[in-house]
Amino acid sequence: MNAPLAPQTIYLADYQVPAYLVKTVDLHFDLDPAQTLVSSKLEMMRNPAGQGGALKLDGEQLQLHSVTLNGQRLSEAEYDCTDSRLVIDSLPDEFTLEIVTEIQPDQNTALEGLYHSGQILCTQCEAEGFRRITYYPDRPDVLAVFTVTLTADKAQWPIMLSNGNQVASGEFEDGRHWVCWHDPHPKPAYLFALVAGDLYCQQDSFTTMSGRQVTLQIFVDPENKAKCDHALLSLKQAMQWDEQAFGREYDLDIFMIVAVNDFNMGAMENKGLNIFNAACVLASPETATDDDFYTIQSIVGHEYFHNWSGNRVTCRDWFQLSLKEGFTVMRDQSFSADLNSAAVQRIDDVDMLRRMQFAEDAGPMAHPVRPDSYMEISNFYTVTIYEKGAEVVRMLKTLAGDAGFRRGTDLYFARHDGQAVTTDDFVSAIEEANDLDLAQFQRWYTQAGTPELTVECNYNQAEKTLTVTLQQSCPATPGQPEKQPFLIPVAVGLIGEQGQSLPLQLTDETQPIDGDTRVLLLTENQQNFTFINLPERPKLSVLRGFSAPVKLTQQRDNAELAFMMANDSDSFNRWDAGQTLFINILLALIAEYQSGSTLVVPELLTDQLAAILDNASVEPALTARMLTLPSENYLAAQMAVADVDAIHAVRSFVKRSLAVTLKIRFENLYQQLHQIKPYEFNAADLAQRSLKNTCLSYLMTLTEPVQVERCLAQMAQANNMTDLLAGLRLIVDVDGPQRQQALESFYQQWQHDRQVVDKWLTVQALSTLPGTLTNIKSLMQHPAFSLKNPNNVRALIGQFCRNNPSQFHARDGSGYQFLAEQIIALDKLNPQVAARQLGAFNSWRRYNADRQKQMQAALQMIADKSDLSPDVYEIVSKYLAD
Ligand code: B3K
Ligand code: ZN
Repeated sequence: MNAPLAPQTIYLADYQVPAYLVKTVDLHFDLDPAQTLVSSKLEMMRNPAGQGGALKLDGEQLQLHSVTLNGQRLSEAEYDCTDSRLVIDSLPDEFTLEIVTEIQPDQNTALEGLYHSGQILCTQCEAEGFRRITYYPDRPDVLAVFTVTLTADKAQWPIMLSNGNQVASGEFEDGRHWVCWHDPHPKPAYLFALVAGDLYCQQDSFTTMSGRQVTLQIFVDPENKAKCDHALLSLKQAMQWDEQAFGREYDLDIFMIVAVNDFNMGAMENKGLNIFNAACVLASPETATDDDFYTIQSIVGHEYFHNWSGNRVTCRDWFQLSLKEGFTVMRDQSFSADLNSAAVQRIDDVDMLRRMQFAEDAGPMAHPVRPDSYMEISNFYTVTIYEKGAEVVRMLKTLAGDAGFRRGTDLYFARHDGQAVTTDDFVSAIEEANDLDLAQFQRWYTQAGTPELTVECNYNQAEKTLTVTLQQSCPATPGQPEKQPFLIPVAVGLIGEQGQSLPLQLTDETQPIDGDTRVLLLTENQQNFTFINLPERPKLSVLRGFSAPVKLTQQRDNAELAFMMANDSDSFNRWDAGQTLFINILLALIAEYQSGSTLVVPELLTDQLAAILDNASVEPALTARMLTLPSENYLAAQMAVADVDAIHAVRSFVKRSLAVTLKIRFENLYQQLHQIKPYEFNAADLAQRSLKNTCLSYLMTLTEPVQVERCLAQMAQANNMTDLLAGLRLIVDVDGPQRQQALESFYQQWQHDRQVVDKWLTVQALSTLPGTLTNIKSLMQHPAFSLKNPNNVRALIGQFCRNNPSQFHARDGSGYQFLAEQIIALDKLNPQVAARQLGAFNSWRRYNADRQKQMQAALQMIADKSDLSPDVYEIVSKYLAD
């Protein structure tokens, strides 16, 4: 690697309390996209608990105009200004510091700090963007009260927003105007936000549990004014849910959401002023799919829930990121489960955890939920921090019970309101409120890697007992060769031959427990649990509801899996048994394919699917999930050496064979479910569309003209994006004139709508027909695409590289070369987005020698660039490390 100096590694062990505190911040912005003047007045004091020394303020890409201490302008000799710091020595215990800086929002393609998106000026400060606005102690444990005055030309920037409540406004004679905002809640700088633009505002209100009226506002580009209803409804649902589920009431008089087109991630929880990626907030039936509606509800909830888990109680340092993210994801998952289907929510959450987080945990970037070190914090907004972090909090809830967990979170919020704290503080609150000992549990925060859980059952007919042996181990991860045993809550049930639940009574217990599920606590490397009074040999349903984020090994033949798929009373485990059955059969067929044998889909699988289809009306949403084959990437992760071509060929073969045998059933069910009616976002209609489109996807594998006509007819009749896009996705894999026609007419109809155009890019990125990469390259020249827009990048490049394995891993290495080139180009514009795209190489060592060599060469090509951002440098160097 040519980089002259590797970026510095930051260690948790080096944490020190801040040397200086900020009591109040008074910010003045003279807004102009080319050149914005920022005047900051800080009332500061030496931290009595701090180490003393000089004042070190963070600052990047700032032009410093002046520094004034207690009214006296300082000369350049009285401070030291580098490209990342402003340092001032010899300060009194209390002082007023005024700093004037100049910034250029127009030049800001990294989308961190203050930037220009379309016709909007907006900010993104988490994690370290505030230092691109002004010099400041940019760390989450410095909390201050902010007052913000915004000034700009009134015609161009009629709306100007910041955190808290608007307290004053006025106009100047030259056509400029000003607005002053005050946020009474002390907050770290990463929660600061401002927005300016000519925006449409949709307004509503919510009455809190103590009877206060809160104004709710969504600000969008005027062209999107018909797309706000769903987010507003979701916001009200979230506000009410947090009151009921966690006793959390909103604390300002106004709550605002703004939608912007250029955004590095989904959304940001700035106090009272959430800023959203337009794609994660705007929806109408014609332009957004059911999945979009669902995701919007969950993200609106997530950002709102941060008001308590993140804002009122924040993180001491960025190593504690999962304190707010893991907990808030767990909260948004519970919200979605309560508002929709809990069973489907759990399946989807676990499916994503296994596909993404297990891969991260098994790769070169594996890190604990509370990492010990990082180079670039932006790289640690990961599925481990978020999704595994949520699983860890969910386990705490399992251990404490519903009521105990609520006691714990009440104590946490009461004890730490207004503070910046650690994951230890969170665990302590749950511990103390429930008189638990969670010392061993803490290893979930400190040890990386996915634990492996092995289960064995021995039934003793004479004694009528079943001994369950649980064993755990955890593979080594970078920097952690040895692991200590985890405390693993293992939820189990026993099932009799007729599919009935059997009593759960352990040795030494006088009677069975109530209910059909109980939680065993595995604390050692190996432990036995003996169930008694079992007149028949039971089947063990283990890890019900996925009670811990572990990889389960359980010897079960296909017949037992089929039985569990039909009979387990735990819906998650029914689905999971089906997935395991699919995986076993697919892996066996892949081995046959590799040895050149003829492939035959076992009858048992066809029979199971037939039975599921015959019972589809009972739980249509679950049925759709049960019919879905594991993804190619997930299958790859189950193989010692991932064979991309065999996986693709065999998975397609199995899907098609099932469609051939079950064609009548798929057709009948499709017809039954295909009803044209006005679009509604509700659980029943979602389930119906999801199952219908699953049937269509099977039927389209038959390559029959009648199915293509069916698909085209669905698209022609569709009054909603779900049905239209489902059709388009399938048509793009049909090699014929309909394909191009469908794509063209879709574009003609929707070219004015960025969210829909991104979907159009994605369907093309995911096409499995030859020539996809060539098409992607020409789409990058299309007026609809810009490398500067993160949504475009994710929709086209990201989807291709992550979710189109058979094309991305083309034998000639063209996919790898393409990605490397894009990362190098992106790194100049937007390091965060560039670093994200590297994720497609995460599992590069799991492929065959040829592909490894090609991926290594692509990574090396990136590494050889001399001026990489810390973001890309950190990931590429960790991927290439031995
Ligand atoms: N807290 C933000 C993520 C910020 C990412 C900064 N690179 C969104 C969220 O998790 O709610
Ligand atoms: Zn979050």
